[in-house]
Amino acid sequence: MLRIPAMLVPALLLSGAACAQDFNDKAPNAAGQTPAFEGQTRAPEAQGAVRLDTEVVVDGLDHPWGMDPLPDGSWLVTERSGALRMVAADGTLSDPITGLPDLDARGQGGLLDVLVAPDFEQSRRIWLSYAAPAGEGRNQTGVATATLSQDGRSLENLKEIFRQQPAWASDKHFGSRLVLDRDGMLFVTLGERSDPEPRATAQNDDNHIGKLVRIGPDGAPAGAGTEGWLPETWSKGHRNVQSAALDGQGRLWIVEMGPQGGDELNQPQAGLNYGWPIITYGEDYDGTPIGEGITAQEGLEQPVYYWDPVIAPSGMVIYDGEMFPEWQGDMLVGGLVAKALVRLDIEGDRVAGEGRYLEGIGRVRDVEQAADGSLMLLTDADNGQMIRVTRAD
Ligand SMILES: [Ca+2]
Repeated sequence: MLRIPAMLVPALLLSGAACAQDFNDKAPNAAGQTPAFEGQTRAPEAQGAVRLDTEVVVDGLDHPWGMDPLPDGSWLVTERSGALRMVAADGTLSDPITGLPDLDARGQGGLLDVLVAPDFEQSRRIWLSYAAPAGEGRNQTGVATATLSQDGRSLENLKEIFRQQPAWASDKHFGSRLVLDRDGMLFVTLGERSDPEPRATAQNDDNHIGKLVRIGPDGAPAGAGTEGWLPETWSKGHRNVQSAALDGQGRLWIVEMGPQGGDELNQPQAGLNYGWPIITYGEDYDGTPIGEGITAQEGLEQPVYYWDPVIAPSGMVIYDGEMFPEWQGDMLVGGLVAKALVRLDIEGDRVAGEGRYLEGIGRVRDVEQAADGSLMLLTDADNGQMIRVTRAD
């Protein structure tokens, strides 16, 4: 079938029921915007012939947000309302692990990501990200490291190693995926706290608002080293980043939660500016332009790919397992609004195709890869689930 790029089709035609079911045929929110290069949005559908099976490992989780596997096949899972639990390989759910930092669990805040150290068997070390209370209704994204007790019931040696500066009285846009790079440095994705006042400071160099930061395992600054920037800052001009993963070359990729019609894939380079809120695709939730409504400007980076309408990304892996060899090197991104697993077929650092799987499974908050190459998903709900995804054939 000849596929006409949807950008070129008048919006009236797109409202026809015949095309409404295909994600690539939905009308964009921000009509009239033009991609900066071919293939920057609406890549051809890349569904492939892979058939998937799902199995609910655990349900009854209260808005689970992050997870990471332990060496013995069990998983650590966070619940945003403030619990860290262990899920055994057989699906047995532990009581909440004690010894967490203080949390501000309002709105999008609470306990967020969890990361297990590569040397966990020796060190028992983990990192957590969370919304940290800062007094007078304010809060800020925090990161702490701790060791898990031998019986797995409590955190010990808890030490806070980072707080986003400054704090704001907002319950939105905390970031905060944690990724350890091959130098043992910790990337912490952040947000711009959503409100107009902090958003307007996302381009300022004297704060962590709208920044991607990089720190040592105990919090020592390890940023880009750009003159005038805070020493932790790696890149700037980000809106709210809840998806991040390393690729096979050890490079960080992120998927940003954009405005209505402006989710972005970026490969953030040290010292560069990713534009928010000066340039962006999409529009504000009330349909008005963001800033001057421009999508490109000299000195500001273009996303590798963008979505209009959005998927609302949260959590991703870059697949390198054996169970789905045809997906190796591809990005598997959780979609909160898409309510699906979104696959980006990557060729030469560009998106060659996009596929949607398990549509209707729920708001996918996190995606991880298990040791056997199966996938694990978390769904964001009062009755959230941890779901194992395997090959059906
Ligand atoms: Ca951008």
